[in-house]
Amino acid sequence: MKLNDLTFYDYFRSSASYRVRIALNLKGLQPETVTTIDLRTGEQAASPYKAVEPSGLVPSFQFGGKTFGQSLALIEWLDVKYPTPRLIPQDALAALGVREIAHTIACDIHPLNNLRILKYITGTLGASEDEKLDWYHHWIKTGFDTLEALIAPHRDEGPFCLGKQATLADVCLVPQVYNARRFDVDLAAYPAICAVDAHCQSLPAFGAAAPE
Ligand SMILES: N[C@@H](CCC(=O)N[C@@H](CS)C(=O)NCC(=O)O)C(=O)O
Repeated sequence: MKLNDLTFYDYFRSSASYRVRIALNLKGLQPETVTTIDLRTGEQAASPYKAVEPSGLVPSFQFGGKTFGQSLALIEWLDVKYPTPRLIPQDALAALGVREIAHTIACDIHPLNNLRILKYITGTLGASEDEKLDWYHHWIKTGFDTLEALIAPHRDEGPFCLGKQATLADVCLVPQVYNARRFDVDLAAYPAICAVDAHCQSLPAFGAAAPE
């Protein structure tokens, strides 16, 4: 279904945007317009984008004369408005488990390794490239230790993080694994994460959303 009058501000390598692309694909939704904001040239932090999205981050949706950021908020909005398939279960306990995984990624891992943080570490704080990588790997591993413990006990229940259906947990996991691989993090200690990621990657909704 086409989302008339909706503009999706996207960047192919942005893992937060990647989450939104997966959610849109799983629900069979196409924004009327997809506008690329080039993070390499700093387009996100300059006018005209910053004038409409004050965070200076992607992704965002623009419709009805307003712009809304935050990938998880955008996906939750999609899930309420277009509930098939549901990415956040209606059952309160199941939803808690899904959000626990999603927030571990979106609140505890991703913000520490975002582009502007890495630039601040190397630019303002003067860290070397090696120190930057050490920081990056440290926070991925810390978060992945938690994720592996959350996901591993559910391996017998289905191929996704928490059972037989893709949820917001998977939508967040796959882009974070992409980031980890991009920065050469050794994932050998995370077999459950890798198994879920491999299954998701085999599905068109995830594959078509992938950056490369
Ligand atoms: N919590 C936000 C994070 C958004 C975010 O950090 N986006 C990154 C790309 S993944 C970005 O725009 N970075 C630009 C920068 O750091 O300058 C969300 O989930 O949407």
